[in-house]
Amino acid sequence: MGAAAGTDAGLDEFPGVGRVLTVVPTYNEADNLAGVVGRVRGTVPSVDVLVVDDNSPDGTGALADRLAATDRHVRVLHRADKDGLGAAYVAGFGWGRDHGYDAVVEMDADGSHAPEQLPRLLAAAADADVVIGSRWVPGGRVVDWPWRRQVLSRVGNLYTRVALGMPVSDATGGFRVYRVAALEKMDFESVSSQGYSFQVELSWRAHRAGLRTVEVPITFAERERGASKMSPTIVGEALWRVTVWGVRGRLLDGGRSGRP
Ligand SMILES: Nc1nc2c(ncn2[C@@H]2O[C@H](COP(=O)(O)OP(=O)(O)OP(=O)(O)O)[C@@H](O)[C@H]2O)c(=O)[nH]1
Ligand SMILES: [Mg+2]
Repeated sequence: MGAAAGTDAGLDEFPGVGRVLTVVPTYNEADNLAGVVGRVRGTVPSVDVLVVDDNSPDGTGALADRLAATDRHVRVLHRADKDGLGAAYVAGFGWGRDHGYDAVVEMDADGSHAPEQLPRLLAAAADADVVIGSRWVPGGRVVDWPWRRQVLSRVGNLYTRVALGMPVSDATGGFRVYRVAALEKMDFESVSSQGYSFQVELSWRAHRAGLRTVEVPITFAERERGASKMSPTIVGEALWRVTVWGVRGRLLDGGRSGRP
């Protein structure tokens, strides 16, 4: 596989996967971004990074530009306004497809997802369409995460599994690998979910499209710096969307086909 015509992105490939782009959405992550980008590039030099910044008031976008100026494997997509995690990922995935990448990675900028574990996720992607870094499979761990957040995540995932009948232990996790061909089959550009439900919706679409999803245990750490963007609105969005998908799936076709 070579570079697509007209692209100036990296030419390196991860064995068995191809050209890989790590998409890092950012909103006010100036204290975290350089560390995370440096760790990705240092751990897997064949992998490129795209920062998708929503005009962060703290100057994260300008910082990302400086990182890109010193490493041609780092690129930046600037968006005018804060428009949610889901929209940032959809834009980043589209950029990756248009620049000839074979797979994209989702990774938070806040240090919760360890770049040092990315090679294990990518190795699993050699034999899968979707790889989910999972806190809730044997071997998965959470570090320094308040018990309230752990309960919310566990209960949310239990509800999701029961409502959707989908065999995924960590459907809300945001450390993942997608093959671009799989994203196309999932019609990713029509996804409108924003918060946790963005992750659930992509898992659900992959499941319904008959794609192969595997979960790989990860160690998830509480962010060290900066503020969480998690809110009751995000939890509420996930709850009502999962409920609607579950009911619709059962009423329309017994949950066997179609998409959310
Ligand atoms: N571009 C963009 N990035 C966002 C937006 N909202 C959140 N992010 C980024 O998405 C990633 C995840 O956001 P977090 O605030 O860590 O949310 P979370 O991981 O669900 O919550 P915590 O566990 O409390 O940190 C981080 O890199 C954020 O900077 C947004 O509206 N636009
Ligand atoms: Mg976070």
